[in-house]
Amino acid sequence: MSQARVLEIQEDILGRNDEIAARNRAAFARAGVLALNLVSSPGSGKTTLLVESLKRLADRLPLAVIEGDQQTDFDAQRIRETGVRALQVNTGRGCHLDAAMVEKALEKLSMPVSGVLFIENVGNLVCPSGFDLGEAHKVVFLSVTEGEDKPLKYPDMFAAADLMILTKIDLLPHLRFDVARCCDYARTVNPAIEIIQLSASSGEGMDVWLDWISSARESQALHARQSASEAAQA
Ligand SMILES: Nc1nc2c(ncn2[C@@H]2O[C@H](COP(=O)(O)OP(=O)(O)O)[C@@H](O)[C@H]2O)c(=O)[nH]1
Ligand SMILES: [Mg+2]
Ligand SMILES: [Zn+2]
Repeated sequence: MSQARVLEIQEDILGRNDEIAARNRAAFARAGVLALNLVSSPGSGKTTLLVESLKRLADRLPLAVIEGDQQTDFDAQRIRETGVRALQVNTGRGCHLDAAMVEKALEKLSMPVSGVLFIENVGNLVCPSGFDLGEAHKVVFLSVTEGEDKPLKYPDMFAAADLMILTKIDLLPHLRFDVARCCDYARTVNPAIEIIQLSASSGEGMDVWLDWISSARESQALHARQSASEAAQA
């Protein structure tokens, strides 16, 4: 196949994905749902942080989780143990979630109206950056065991994210990991990126993360009110 034809097919796929993502985004806005797309390489600590976050949020907010993995529903089971509804989407050979998978998942998993939907993407720092799911924010996880140069090696992912969570900081005393350099690299590819350092094991930094979620909910609600009043004036 010619290079031009390959590019044409890629554009078709991404164009179709963006249409469905826009539908998802509109559905989230109607339901007042903050949707977060959590991305990282495998094993950075997404599910562990989710479990700890859900325990702290469950009595305050409606919550739901979509779990993406190639195989198994282990992560969805870990989430359900907290009492929060979770749906596993297995992508088989596919290495990312796309907007259609999320739309289909929402037919089974009802919306957490006026709450938060967490979408744990397949562990992969490459193509999830190109697939909009309709989320309000991509949140990229990087654990301190992975090396500080990941933002430079996978710049598209760090450029697409609004927040970077540096995880497993309880391990820092045992490692040679330069936190300041890692943050510099992340800001080199994305000057606007916010950064939170935390440990799901020790609980350090958890409050900052939960506050970030609260602020994200408030700004989404503010935008919704602004759009509604603009629509009423038009
Ligand atoms: N020391 C430490 N280990 C963690 C922390 N968070 C996760 N882990 C471990 O990292 C491994 C992968 O975590 P998991 O949440 O499954 O990562 P995921 O693949 O991104 O969902 C597990 O063995 C966790 O126990 C943390 O804050 N500190
Ligand atoms: Mg996981
Ligand atoms: Zn992929």
